[in-house]
Amino acid sequence: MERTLVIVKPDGVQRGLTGEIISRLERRGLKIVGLKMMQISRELAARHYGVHVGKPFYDGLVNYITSSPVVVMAVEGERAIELVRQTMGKTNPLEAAPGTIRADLAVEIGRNLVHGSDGPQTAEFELGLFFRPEELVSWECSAERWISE
Ligand code: D4T
Repeated sequence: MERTLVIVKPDGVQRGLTGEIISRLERRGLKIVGLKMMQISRELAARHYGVHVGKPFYDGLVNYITSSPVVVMAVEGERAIELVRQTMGKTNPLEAAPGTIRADLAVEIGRNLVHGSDGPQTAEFELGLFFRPEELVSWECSAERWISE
């Protein structure tokens, strides 16, 4: 079982798409095990986007992610990391497949609505950045046997 971090970015919250984005993940069959609204500080943004330091889009990225509240989620499921990323679509909405969140609801890379961890190590690191262990809830979903064999 995997857990991954999902962020509804400031544009998602401001555009009233939080519910739509959460709904798409729930409908896919993923389980939410942590959820909160927060304002990301510049310090937290710098830790979260540390791998992008020095890239041309870095300053804009930090300004954007800290510009307005976000909704962060811990999402659980078999192969949750890959499933979330597929549901979001490619980073650039122009390259994302129709039916994905980014293709259906966004137009450019700098306002791509949502973040999902890109691998198991990143997921563990990012969940640790955004959630204290006691904020994550292990629970049994009675629909699970209708979603996975
Ligand atoms: P996030 O981290 O937002 O889920 O994005 P991805 O995992 O899909 O993509 P990423 O790490 O390559 O990029 C992080 C973040 O930077 C923005 N970005 C990226 C940008 O504004 N311009 C760019 O050229 C790139 C490559 C979008 C996502």
